[in-house]
Amino acid sequence: MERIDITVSPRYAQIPTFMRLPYDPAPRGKDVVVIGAPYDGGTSYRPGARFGPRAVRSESGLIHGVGIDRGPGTFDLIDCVDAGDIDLTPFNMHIAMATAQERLSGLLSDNAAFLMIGGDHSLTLAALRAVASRHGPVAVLHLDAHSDTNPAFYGGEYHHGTPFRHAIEEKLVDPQRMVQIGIRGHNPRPDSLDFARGHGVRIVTADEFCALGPASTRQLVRARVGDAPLYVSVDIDVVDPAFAPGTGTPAPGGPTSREVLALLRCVGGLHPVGLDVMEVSPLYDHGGITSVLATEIGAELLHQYACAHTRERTSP
Ligand SMILES: [Mn+2]
Repeated sequence: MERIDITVSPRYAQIPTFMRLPYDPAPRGKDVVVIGAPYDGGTSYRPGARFGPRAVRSESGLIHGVGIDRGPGTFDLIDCVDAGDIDLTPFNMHIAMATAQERLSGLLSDNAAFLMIGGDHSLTLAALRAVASRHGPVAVLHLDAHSDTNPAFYGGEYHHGTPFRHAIEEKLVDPQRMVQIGIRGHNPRPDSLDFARGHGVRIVTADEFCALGPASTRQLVRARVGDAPLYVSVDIDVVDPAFAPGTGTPAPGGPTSREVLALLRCVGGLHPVGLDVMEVSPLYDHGGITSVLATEIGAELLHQYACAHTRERTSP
């Protein structure tokens, strides 16, 4: 499938792939493969993230690879396709996790990186297992209202509140090179952040991010991450529910969409190797605003990836 000629086909026409990228279910040699992960078996409150990838793709027709502040078009710098969705069973977490890890590992065997569109955040553990098996323990930029380093709940060891605890325990990530930004709101226990902080994770709460602003926070992330291979995980609930109501566990008092997009501009100066945007639940959305924002974040991540790797290719 060729790139759609936008001078011929209106933005709302044709079968909706992510940002109208070519559909290629068996990609090889690509820079970034977009892959949907429709799954919400790890959700603790509002379900519906299984419908996230489809809603994001539908709203993403509007978004171009060229932006006013972006310079060259993203897809003139890097080669991207949409590989469709991972076929994840809705009935068994362990099977779903194994399926996701196998599919993502396969993509990394044949391509440089992926952008996963969720789906609930439990699947980021599968993504980190795949990425770490290729790159070793990675640095992490994690944007979320929640630390997602909880212990087991209701007898479930794996759910959307635990992926980063497992990732630290399994040594998939380097917690000394990990930053969590936007953390806030209600946690089940007062010591909820002790695990992450105890392992050396730098937590920037929503209040601290508000006080620092995006520019100073970008510097903080750069200092922390350095040139290590970096995984970027964005839980859409990091953004205030005024801007992103369509999600499973909304938390008022978060940053605006503008602040989060501004923060993500640090990624182009780092060494990203894996990307995700998770937890869009369109059942609770209004006018598609959450899906549009998830698309914009995905587009920004792809552009930042392009900037990072173009810089690496052209630097002496
Ligand atoms: Mn999360």
